[in-house]
Amino acid sequence: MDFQTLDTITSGWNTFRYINKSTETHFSLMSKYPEGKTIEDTEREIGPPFQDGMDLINQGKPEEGYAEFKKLPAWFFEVVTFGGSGLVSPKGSSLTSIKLEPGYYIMECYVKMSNGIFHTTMGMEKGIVVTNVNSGNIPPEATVNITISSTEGITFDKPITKEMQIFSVYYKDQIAHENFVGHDVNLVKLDEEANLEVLEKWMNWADPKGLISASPEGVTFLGGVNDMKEGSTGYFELVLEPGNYAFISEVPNTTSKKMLKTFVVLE
Ligand SMILES: [Cu+2]
Repeated sequence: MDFQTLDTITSGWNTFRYINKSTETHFSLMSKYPEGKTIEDTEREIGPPFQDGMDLINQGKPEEGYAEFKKLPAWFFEVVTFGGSGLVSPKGSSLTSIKLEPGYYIMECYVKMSNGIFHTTMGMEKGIVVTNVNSGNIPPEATVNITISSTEGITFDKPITKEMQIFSVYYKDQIAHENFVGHDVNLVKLDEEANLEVLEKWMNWADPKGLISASPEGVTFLGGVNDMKEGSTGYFELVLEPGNYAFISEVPNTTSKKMLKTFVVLE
């Protein structure tokens, strides 16, 4: 229930290898904070409204729960997301490249434990300083280009084949969905017992059964690119085995938003 990584990194393009050593599903999201705000402010002003609200929703009091979220300070809505790894199943890993501006960031994961407590509450939030020194890195060259938008959902420009793939993810726009978070792209492998309706419902943190341990059966999360602001591009890469897959956003109602797209990788 923590992120073990550097405290200070360069700006510009950075590649993160996320190794999930735990028995829970996680992601990592880089959120850039307004000037002067740090992890102490998160712990004092952001964590409690979310956890108290979630606790009330879990107790069957959604209206009271959503009322708690109204206690979020105005500066919370100035936090800008810069991507990070999509969801990664236990013992899995991911490789994600994102471009960071200098500033103070929180790397966070708000998946919930089986008792409804957010991973952030447990310690999965880490302050990271991104310096003025540019990494000098350049982004990788994509093999498949994915676009995501609130109107067209998730689209990609060519059939996806087995073995090594480098996906670019372009954020044509970004909005706050019903549960306050923006859209993103997660790659999942679907086994025979996978149920897309269950998966869709699970991708909403504000649902008592959403984004909580255990994650849906028959679904392996393979990373992706987490929320980014409009106009940004991030990358993720991995080796694909033949089988059934889907791209899905971590937002409510992905089918109607065209943010759940299944595809087959052929032998
Ligand atoms: Cu987590």
